[in-house]
Amino acid sequence: MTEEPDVPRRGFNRRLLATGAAVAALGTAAAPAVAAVRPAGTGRSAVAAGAVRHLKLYIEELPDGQLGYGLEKGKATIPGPPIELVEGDTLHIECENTLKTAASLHVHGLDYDVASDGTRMNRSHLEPGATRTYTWRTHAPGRRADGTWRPGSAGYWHYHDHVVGTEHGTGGIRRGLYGPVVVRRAGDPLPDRQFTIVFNDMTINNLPKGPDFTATVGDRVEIVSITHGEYYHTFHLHGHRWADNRTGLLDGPADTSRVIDNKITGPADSFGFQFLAGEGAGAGAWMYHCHVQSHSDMGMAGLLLIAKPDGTVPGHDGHGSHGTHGGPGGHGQAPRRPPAQ
Ligand SMILES: [Cu+2]
Repeated sequence: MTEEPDVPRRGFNRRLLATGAAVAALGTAAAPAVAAVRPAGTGRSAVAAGAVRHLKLYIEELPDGQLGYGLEKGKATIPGPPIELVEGDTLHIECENTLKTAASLHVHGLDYDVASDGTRMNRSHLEPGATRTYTWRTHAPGRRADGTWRPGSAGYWHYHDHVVGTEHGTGGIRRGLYGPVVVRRAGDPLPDRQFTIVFNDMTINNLPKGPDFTATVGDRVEIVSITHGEYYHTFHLHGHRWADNRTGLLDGPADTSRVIDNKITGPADSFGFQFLAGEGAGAGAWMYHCHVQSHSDMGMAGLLLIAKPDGTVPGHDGHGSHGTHGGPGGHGQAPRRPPAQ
């Protein structure tokens, strides 16, 4: 594989360092609210760079026995860190397995060869203590030689373990080895806040109750929704709607994408969308939840706390209805239930 000179790499590492500081400032084990791994040099919209970038990722056991991916040793989170690319980028991920069992990194939606598949069948997994580099590539849409149209890589995707517990990573996913991947098209708007919501069996982000998230009226919020486990779910957000397409945004009045506020989702599905916090709805405690009634009754619900510019959330006492949560915009990391096996 070819690697470009180190200019894109330097830019990438700068951004990574800056984000690391922001995460530390939250003072929690929460995953970052805004993408931890985003291309450098972007303003309000994604810029195509065709960059070759490098990332170190650790697979770790958390103190409570669950598992997570992390950008630094001792900093693993559930979900794992958001990884962002722009169509045309290549990412080399040096993945270290600190577990006493074999594990892996398997991605959906991107281009990779069999050596980066992350399964035991083709020996692309990680033995205990091993380090391996996985390479993910992306491409812009374009015309194939035969005249047919090839879609680009842009989309809301995800990564997960494919080895722990079973040959399908059933135990790894159940214990928290999963995370989001966002591939943007050049020109896509960038969010002010990004939240990853993973329906995993009857948990959200492996928490018994859904975490709360915070934003301010007018923020461009991005939700990345991923589903894992055994069940189907429906993702519903109160007070806001989105277009059921690649971005959640309409191109204009002629765009016939269906506008929805509820979406059915099953294991390994992922989708995402952007919206303006409080648009037509205002500040407040807006619920998001699985709309399968027994699932929401059993805790698959959380709050999107949309504050007024002065920081207050009307009608909300300042305490999450679902336990304790991370810092501003942080993913809630309330006490976890013991790992289910
Ligand atoms: Cu559900």
